[in-house]
Formats: sequence, structure tokens, C-alpha cells
Amino acid sequence: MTQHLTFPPGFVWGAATASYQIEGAWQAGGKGESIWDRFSHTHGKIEDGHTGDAACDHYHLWPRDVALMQDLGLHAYRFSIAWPRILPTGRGAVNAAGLDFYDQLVDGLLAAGIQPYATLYHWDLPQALQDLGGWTNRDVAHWFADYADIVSRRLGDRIQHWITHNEPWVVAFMGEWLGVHAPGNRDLRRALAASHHLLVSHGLALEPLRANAGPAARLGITLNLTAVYPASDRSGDEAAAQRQDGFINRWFLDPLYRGRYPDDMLALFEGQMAEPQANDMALISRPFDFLGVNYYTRSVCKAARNGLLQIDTVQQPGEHTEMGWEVYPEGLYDLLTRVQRDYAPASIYITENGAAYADTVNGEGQVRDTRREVYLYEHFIQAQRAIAAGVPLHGYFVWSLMDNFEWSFGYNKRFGLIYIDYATQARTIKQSGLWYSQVTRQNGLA
Ligand code: IFM
Repeated sequence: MTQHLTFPPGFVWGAATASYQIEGAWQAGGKGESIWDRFSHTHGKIEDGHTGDAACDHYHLWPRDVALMQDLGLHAYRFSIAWPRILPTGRGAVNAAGLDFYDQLVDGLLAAGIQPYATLYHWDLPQALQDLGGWTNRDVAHWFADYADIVSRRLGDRIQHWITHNEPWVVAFMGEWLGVHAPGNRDLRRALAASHHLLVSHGLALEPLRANAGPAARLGITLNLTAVYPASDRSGDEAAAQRQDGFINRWFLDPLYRGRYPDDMLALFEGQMAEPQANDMALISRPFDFLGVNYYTRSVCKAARNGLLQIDTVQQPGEHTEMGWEVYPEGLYDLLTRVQRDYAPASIYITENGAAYADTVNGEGQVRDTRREVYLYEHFIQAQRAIAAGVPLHGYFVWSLMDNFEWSFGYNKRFGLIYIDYATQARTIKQSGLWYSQVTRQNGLA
């Protein structure tokens, strides 16, 4: 690896995690049950019966984790707040111990010179709200805004970067349509209602966040976006790629940046989705400060005869990660330049990018994860290209700071810069983490 990497001064290098994936302590400190507690405790939902009950025990070990972040030279740490720690039943009584936990974490980060980037919703909805319909119930959007208000009143003096949602596409479609994530439903109508209410809740939450975090605070939302390509230049394949782009990318980008859903998708979903209420699209398209982009792989599509979307994704030859995802760094450049061309966000952060590999600790106590290092390096090159092409990319968060609970795959996929021994909770910085600490310190590679 010889190419030098140079990023603009002030570029933010970080790493990301999410509450359910790392905290454990699922009943500690007055926390309520979340939909992921319920889902993972349901037989057959998660590989090998794994749960997030203990995870990386970050709830107790966070001081050690902050020290490791310092070792990595992180400028910033993106974490999520567990709604049921703050409001055990989703609304009503506030759990002081939950707020205290994040308060201490934020103070610990700032004392270590690390900027906190907080995500309010990374999928652990209070189960009590799911019992009322979850995201399919419009009222949840208002309860989300109340929750945003409570958290930002307490932490808004110290957290300058707020992300309302992480990957609302995954929440709505994998949770309510494909059934592989909590709450595990298989109903397109529910998924479409949920996706709309997630967007409404984003718009509603901006107000208390701005009021409590002050004018300097930067507010954003994170989307899982993909670079989409047709498998051939046949018109059917091009149309399939267009549908995939509509389903994954434009379904969220258009409402947020243009105040309307894409017509081709509305036609496809006809009869399955309620008409938005009068003010909804204005709410959803309220100005916000940055777009968080989670990028892992591309999607190559061809026309199919089955399914609502009539798309087959075509497996590509070449390098794949342990998730079975093709390594396609150029897709990051294509995606960023396209988002910039079509939507012109004022500011973009890569809020997640990384790779799962089957890491092991060797006899010398090291984790030699060269493939992850190469994966990251190649994606950094594409980020650098995108910046040179005029994309206002201001930071990069590697997924993930540490190995963690990878949803329906349990602990069987390791994404971390830090290896976790789940039996002992020992942490080992992987080779990729040591390499990344050079990047964070040199703002690239000299
Ligand atoms: O682990 C997830 C994360 O929670 C959301 N984005 C994708 C990651 C890898 O699958």
C-alpha cells in the first residue's frame, strides 16, 4: 500500500457503535425492555441463540473503551442512545440512571479529547411502544420528539452533533416487511407506514434538538445508501436498477431533500400506503445540517419476474467480506458524487463503513486483519477522490469501534477495530486498529 492519503484540515476521523450492539446490561440501571431484547429472546430469531444481554458490557466497561479510543487517536466517537434506558416504557417517567450513564460517557469522551456524535435511534425501540404498534403508530413520532427533547436538554450543552435516525430503511423494511429484524413482521403496508412515521419523527425532533443544543449544533440523519448499477445495458436491467435505487436511496433522500416521495415508487406501492397528512412533507423536508452515509457495498441489478420490485441482485466475482458483501470501493465515490449532484447536502459524513472478517487472536496475542486494513484503505482513497471532486465530506466513522452483536447474525460477524473475547471481555486492538491510529494522527497517510 503505497499511495499517500491527504485529507482537508479538520477532517474528522472516528469510529461508530450502537447501544444494543455493545452495551449489554439489558436490565441494569432501570432500563426497560426493547424490541431487540424481545426479538433476541425469541427462539430461532438470532443465529446460535445469541442475545445482546451481555454484548461487550460497554455499560460497565466504557472507561476502558474510551481509553482504547484514545489509543486509536479517534477525534470523534459515534454512539447511540438506548431509548428504553432513558424512558423505560418509551414515554412518561424518565429514568435518571439512564441519563446519568450517557452523561458520564459524554464527559469521559470530552475529557479524553473525543467529540461525541450521538444517534438517537439505532433500532432499540421500547417494547412498550411496540405493543402500541411501534413505528406504524403515528403517535410514536411525537414520543420520539419528546425523547429527543429529554436527551438534548441534558446533553445538548456538550454534544454538538446529533443524528436522529440510523438507517430508517432497515428499520422499516427489514423489521416490518422482511421480518429478519425486530419486531419481525412481514407486511409491506406496515413497512411503508413505519418509513413515513420515521421520517416525520426526524422532522419533529429537529425542533427540540435545535432549541436545546444551540445554534452551533449540527443535526443530521444517517441513511444506508448503496451504489446501484444495472447488470447489463438491457433496458429491463436498467429499469431494475432504477427501481432498486428508488427503493433504497430515493425513498428517503427525495422526501428529505425535495419534500416528496419519488413518483415511480409511489406508483409501485400504490394502494399500500396511506396519503401523508397535510403538513407532513414540509415537516420531513425541514432543513438539517448534514447527511450521514453508511456505505458497505454496491448493488448490481437485473430484471426478474418475481416479487413486487422484480429485481434480482447479481453476485459479482472477486473479494467479498464475511457478510457475503462484495468489496467495491469505487461505489463509495460513485455514490457520494451522485448524492452531491442530485441533492447537494451542505455537509456529509461517512457515518459507517467497514468490513466483517473471521478474525482470530494468534499466539502472540495479535489479530492480523490485513484484509480489513486494505478494505478501509481502498475506501479512504475513494473518499479522498470524492472530496477532490467537490463533495463536502467532513468526516469518516469506521464501523465498528469493536466487535459486537451483529443483529440476526449474533456475535458471528466481527466488524471491529478492536477484538472482543466475549468469554472474558478482554479487548485487543487489531492490526487494522493500529494502522487506523496512524491515519487519525496523520489525517491520512504520510
Ligand atoms: O451492524 C450494522 C449497524 O448496526 C448498522 N449498519 C450496518 C452495520 C453492519 O451490518
